[in-house]
Amino acid sequence: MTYDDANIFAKILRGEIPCDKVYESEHSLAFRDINPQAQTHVLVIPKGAYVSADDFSAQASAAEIVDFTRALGTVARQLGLVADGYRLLANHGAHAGQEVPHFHMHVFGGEPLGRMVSPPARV
Ligand code: DGP
Repeated sequence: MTYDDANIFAKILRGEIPCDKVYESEHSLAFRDINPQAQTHVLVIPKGAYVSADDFSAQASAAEIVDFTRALGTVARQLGLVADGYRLLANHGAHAGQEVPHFHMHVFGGEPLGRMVSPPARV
């Protein structure tokens, strides 16, 4: 998958569309999901042009990877999610239903989150 500069998170990063920002660092940005799936639902994204976790882990600099990893923990602490727990989730590609082709980690919390994933329907 090649990176598409027209994706919605690239537009957020360029300031072309607004977001409800919760945290920003040199290499990472965190903002609330427009369609929350839990009481707290935040997206943490690297500022660099990476489509997925495997792309990011292979291509990003050590500084970007450290910054992003620290951003995940900072956001969880900042939002008060640590004591009761939270979930991190990243989708990639068709089988995972990735909608936005810019690497992002979902951070869910604020309430019990149920099963980790729904099993696929089988006929
Ligand atoms: P995924 O399916 O993992 O690619 O998740 C994409 C998420 O992005 C989805 O939960 C909805 C969210 N989203 C899509 N468009 C926007 C937007 O314009 N603003 C914000 N804040 N979130 C968006």
